[in-house]
Amino acid sequence: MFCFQLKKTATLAVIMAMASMGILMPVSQIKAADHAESTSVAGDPGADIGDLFAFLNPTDNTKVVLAMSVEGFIVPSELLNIGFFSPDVTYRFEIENTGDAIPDLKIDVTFSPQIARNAPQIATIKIPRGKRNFTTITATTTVQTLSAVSNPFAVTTNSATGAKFFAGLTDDPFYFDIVGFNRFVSSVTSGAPDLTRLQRSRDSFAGYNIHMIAIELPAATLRGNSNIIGVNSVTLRKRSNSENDKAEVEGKAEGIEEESAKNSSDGGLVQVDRNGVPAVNTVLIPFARKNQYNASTPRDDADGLFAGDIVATLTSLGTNATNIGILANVAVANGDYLRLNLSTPNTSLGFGERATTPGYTGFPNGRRPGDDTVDVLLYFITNQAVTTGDNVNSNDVPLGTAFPFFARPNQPLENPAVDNTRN
Ligand SMILES: [Ca+2]
Ligand SMILES: [Ca+2]
Ligand SMILES: [Ca+2]
Ligand SMILES: [Ca+2]
Repeated sequence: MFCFQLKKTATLAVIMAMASMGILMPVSQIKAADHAESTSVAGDPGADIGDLFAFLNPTDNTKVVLAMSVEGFIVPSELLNIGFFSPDVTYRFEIENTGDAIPDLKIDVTFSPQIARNAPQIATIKIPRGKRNFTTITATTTVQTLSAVSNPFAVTTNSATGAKFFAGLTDDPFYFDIVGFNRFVSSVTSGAPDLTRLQRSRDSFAGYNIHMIAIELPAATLRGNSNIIGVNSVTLRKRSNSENDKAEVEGKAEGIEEESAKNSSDGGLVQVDRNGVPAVNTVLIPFARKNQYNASTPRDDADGLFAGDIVATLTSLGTNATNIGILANVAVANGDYLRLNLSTPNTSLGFGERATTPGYTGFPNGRRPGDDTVDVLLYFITNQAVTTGDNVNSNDVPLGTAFPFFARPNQPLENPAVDNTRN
């Protein structure tokens, strides 16, 4: 049928193939990068990953920045009520650095309960020192305010590990015209593609905030036997008593390799969500299996757990064997990881750039906060006919100039100023 042994240089074409499926999927399934993509996470916003970012610090390429966003669409008036991280969720970055589907390192982040709206939570971060050892550091989250001016980001620096850490609300860096895209998809599925549907130029995420967890580490901490690392973001919750009883019979998994295979029974934790390459679950996986995909691992991908679904989806959509094979290489062969080449110099956050911009080094090489992932997808969706994407060309506000590189949250405004939302 098709070959799984394709070259990594086909990555961009893979995104193409993913996008070409997205254009043909039912409108209701096209939402965002990973926000509320399945019923299991839509009902658990505190553990619902929105996006994953992995990029070299543009001012110091010896440092890697990893960030995951969770629980999006926080309106400015709810900054205080919803501006905390769930103390029951483990937020995990899995790092793959040997070229296979098995994670080699993990960074776990947990939070103390919020004790007051004006008091920070304490984050505990386990930084890997080799495969099985960790250095544990703590950091405070950024407290929110309903003032017109946001509080400065609280960034913790740890000299022993070279780490920087941030957790708090930021402007959601993802930008995308959900409505325009869905209307365009609808026009395609009805047999009359209408590119004017992409002319609204309305960023569905503008004006909204999201919970962001960001960590900067020396690249040497994450590098394995090559310069390419894979990054996966995962959220886990404590298992219920009945699930614990079952796990005692089955025995506990030990070590990161075994945890990878059994994230669903990971030391009393149950995996809720995962996100590597944007849109894999949102676009490629059928609705009936989205919850299962979120509960599975890259090793499951490599074992072919979803290969049949992906092939069936693609085949039903008329995707040719070459593109099916290319897609399988990314989403199946080595698992769903966002892969970043640590030896590719990076000097920007991607803000306002296009994939065709000279010197472009962003997505699908990792993902920078400013990368226009939607336009990369649309470019290939339309067989490179649409070069203007969804006509939302950058985030609604400037990104930060230093770690964590995201914009401060959108705050409540005084009358008669209007907010920035564009629904
Ligand atoms: Ca999600
Ligand atoms: Ca590995
Ligand atoms: Ca934004
Ligand atoms: Ca765009």
